[in-house]
Amino acid sequence: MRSFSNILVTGGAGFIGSNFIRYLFTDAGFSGRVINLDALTYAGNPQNLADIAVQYKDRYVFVHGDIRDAALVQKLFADYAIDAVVHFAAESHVDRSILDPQSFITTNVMGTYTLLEAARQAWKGKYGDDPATLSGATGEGAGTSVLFHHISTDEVYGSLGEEGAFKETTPYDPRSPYSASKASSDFLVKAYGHTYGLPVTISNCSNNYGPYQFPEKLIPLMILNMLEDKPLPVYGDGKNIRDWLYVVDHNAAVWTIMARGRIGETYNIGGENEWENIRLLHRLIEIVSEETGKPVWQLEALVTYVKDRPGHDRRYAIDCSKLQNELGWKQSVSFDEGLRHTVRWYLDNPEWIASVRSGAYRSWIEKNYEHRTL
Ligand code: NAD
Ligand code: TDX
Repeated sequence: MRSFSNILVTGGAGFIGSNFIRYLFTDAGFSGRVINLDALTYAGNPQNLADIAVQYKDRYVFVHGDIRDAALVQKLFADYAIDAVVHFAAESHVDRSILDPQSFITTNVMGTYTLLEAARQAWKGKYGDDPATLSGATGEGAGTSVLFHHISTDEVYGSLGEEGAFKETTPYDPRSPYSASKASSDFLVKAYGHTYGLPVTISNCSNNYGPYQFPEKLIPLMILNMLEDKPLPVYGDGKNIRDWLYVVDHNAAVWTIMARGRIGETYNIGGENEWENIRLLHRLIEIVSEETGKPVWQLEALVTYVKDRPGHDRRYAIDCSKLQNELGWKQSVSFDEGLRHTVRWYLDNPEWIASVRSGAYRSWIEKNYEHRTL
């Protein structure tokens, strides 16, 4: 069982990263310090952690900066004696990657390289530099005092037909600029493990949902549009399939891998919970109707089929038996429970929605956070 003192979380002001930091402090029993490095792009919102920043002020440090800034990243490793990295920071939305791929390449590829290189330099002497001693060979992989955990996606494996599920051994076949940039970052992480012996682990997860998700992604977009009686845009025939996992279950899996996963290994994380988009939307409509009193027929009338996403992957499904069998992880939140909790969270947080919808959180950031460079 590994334990860490100073964890650098990148992208910790985003959806999954902020939930991860909350999980570390409130569920995981983590007693060390978290350094959250986030550039606060449109998707980053420090209000996601406003309560944590107050309650854990001695053990939580927020740094407004960019993972592509090598000098800043190197200084953070030195100043805070970082012994683990959990790398969430990324451009994460497929539709944006189709419209404007550049930041996906610079952040997801170059940013990951910058972090890996800083870790390699800072951790010299802290891990065996003989790749043959990596835990693929040694089994446990414990014994290392440092770890770079990379967060990735099932989209690197491409698109499935009607049968089967992605395994860790499935060949990579990324098909959007987003998934290609994430696949590149995965390969860089693997290469730093193989070539330099850097202690790395990787997780590839299916679609997440839950509180604090930016309303460009399917589930929060649909919930917010229902609340505002706006059209519910369904791409193509609505029969594309995604495998959904509650964000806290994703983060519990990440923490399990960091503690006990074999060094150099990839673990798939998934919900074993496949839904056609249109079927999911009908279920979401029922829940929003129950929670708000808006009639189902009125919400159903908002469903609008729109032009398909170019290159739209048809089906994702994850085989996460390796994680279940080796590390004993299992999800704890059923889809119905998670969806209802998510709907209630958006209903209970109108200020968060208003701030994100209006862009007010941007001026709050400008007032309260100075961007750090060296
Ligand atoms: P998000 O878009 O909500 O958050 C990304 C965060 O990264 C934001 O806070 C943003 O400000 C920050 N960021 C972006 N560029 C940066 C840079 N150059 N330097 C520093 N910070 C930067 O994304 P998310 O949905 O929370 O996803 C987090 C990670 O999980 C990503 O790596 C994504 O590929 C992966 N992932 C997401 C899902 C999902 O369903 N959302 C599923 C599997 C894997
Ligand atoms: O308005 C919409 N209408 C619609 O039909 C949106 C935003 C999406 N969709 C469809 C496209 C997908 O088939 O819903 C499905 C889910 O779309 P997104 O929420 O954009 O997620 P997806 O493209 O599957 O990617 C997500 O999961 C994997 C995350 O955004 C990625 O960061 C993660 O790696």
